[in-house]
Amino acid sequence: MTVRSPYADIDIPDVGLPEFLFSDVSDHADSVAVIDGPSGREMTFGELAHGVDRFAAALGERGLGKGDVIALFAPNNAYYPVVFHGGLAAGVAVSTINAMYTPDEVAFQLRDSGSKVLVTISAFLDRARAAVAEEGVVVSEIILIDAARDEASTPLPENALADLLTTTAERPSVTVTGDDVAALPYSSGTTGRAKGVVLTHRNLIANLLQVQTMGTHVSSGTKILAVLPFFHIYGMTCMMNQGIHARAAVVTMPKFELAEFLRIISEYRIDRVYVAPPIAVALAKHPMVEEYDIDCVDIVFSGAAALDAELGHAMGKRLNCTVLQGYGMTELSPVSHCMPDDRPDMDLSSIGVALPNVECKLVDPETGEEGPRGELWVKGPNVMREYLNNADATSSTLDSDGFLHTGDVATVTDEGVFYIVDRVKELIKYKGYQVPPAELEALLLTNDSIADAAVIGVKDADGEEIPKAFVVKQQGAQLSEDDVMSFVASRIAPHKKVRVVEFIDEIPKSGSGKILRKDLRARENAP
Ligand code: AYL
Repeated sequence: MTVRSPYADIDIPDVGLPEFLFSDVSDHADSVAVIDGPSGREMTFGELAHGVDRFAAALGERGLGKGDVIALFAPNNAYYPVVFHGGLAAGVAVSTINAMYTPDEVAFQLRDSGSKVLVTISAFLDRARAAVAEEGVVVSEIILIDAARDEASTPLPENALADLLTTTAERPSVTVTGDDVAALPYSSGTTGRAKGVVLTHRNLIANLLQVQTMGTHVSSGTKILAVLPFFHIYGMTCMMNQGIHARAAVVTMPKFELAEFLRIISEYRIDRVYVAPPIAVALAKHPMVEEYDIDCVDIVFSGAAALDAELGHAMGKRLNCTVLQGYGMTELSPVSHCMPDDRPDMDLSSIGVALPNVECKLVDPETGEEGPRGELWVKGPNVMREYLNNADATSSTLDSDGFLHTGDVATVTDEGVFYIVDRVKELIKYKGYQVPPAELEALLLTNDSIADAAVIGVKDADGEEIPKAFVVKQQGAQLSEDDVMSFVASRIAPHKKVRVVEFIDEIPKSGSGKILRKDLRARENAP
């Protein structure tokens, strides 16, 4: 049984994303496109489009074009879209790196993606320098979005973005089509370590148009708060690109901090806020919310992890706004399902309906039979092309009929409303961020006192998912739970920290040596 979207199919134009977004930008040249939340500095659509054009020219001058990759390692700021779309306009693919990453994590992505230029901010320069110095990294220049640090000898040229943007070089004549690679965010998908997700211009354009069909509220005049990071596909598509496409103003925040978040909503009179469930908890419950006038908020949209419906309703009541939920995955550009803007009555514990052009199947992971409950398979123009340089991971996720196997278990009603009810993949989500167990297990095994380890997601006292490590000590080793947690914490980004440790005699494994995570889950849930 294939469930199709209740919406009619839409056409996806075959152009590059920058052309799609900026070709008729002169109509809105003087409207505000991006506001840097903390400083209030504004950038108009005219300035944004000019910056995109000049950054593309600067990359062309460096001989970069189709087939090349640049990396963007920065928190949200007004120049993020300049670099991202300038890169795309030059024909290069942009690999967006998590701003919390350690040098080793940054180096892994630089190496794996083959990035030749690293764009960052001066506050991240120490991590950037350490990363580019690692073996196998081919970065030949660092570009600083804010200002170059004036230091004598650095291993690589470090140039200021502002200087690049003054180039008078001709923009290179590259023809970017829908099938060219645009973005390379990283995701662990259903199993293993982080992989480059190959998203084409067509994928990103398709998802903008698909999401747009679900509502009419984002338009010129709307103010979107971009507190979720642009390096993650949620921020990239739903905030940055949707804002630009709708000629709305996008207000950027470099990180979430409740008081500053509320100040910015109140001061800029934000209409639309995109959140992951932990921010919804703060909006529903935190006393500080009462101190700010935030009745400007029209819609709060939640995605990236399951939203508790009761909590969502409490938030909607407190803010007197509509609350909507969507579902997506990096590999889906990212949205495949959401509640339409005009259906706030739809069950908030659902993920809404399939977007236009999306077909779904629910397949029993054990038997392979299709039915009313099963692993959600998704097909549509927003489905990634492949995992970068990883044919095995691609073929086990994307089948020959074009369906992407999400690793999430769903049900569907007769009206085509979907619910996520379980997860069959390894992935853990901590506050909406990905935590790949395989990466933590590999890291734990580098500790001489650890003989074996397995990591699964468990629920904490508040019902939040957190990573838990089961650890087998080396014989005679002196190792405490805190030792294990601090060993991991000092080597990875904070969202990937192991937050509970249990010592155990043996990790349950199948005959072929695969960790039996379901046995660990059963052990966890045993009374
Ligand atoms: P990734 N309910 C339950 N689980 C969810 C939900 C949801 N509403 N949304 C995402 N997930 C989980 O790649 C699910 O396990 O992308 C899914 O496979 O970091 C995984 O998160 C994907 O994690 C939007 C816009 C959701 C963006 C997104 C999030 C994309 C997160 C809805 O409208």
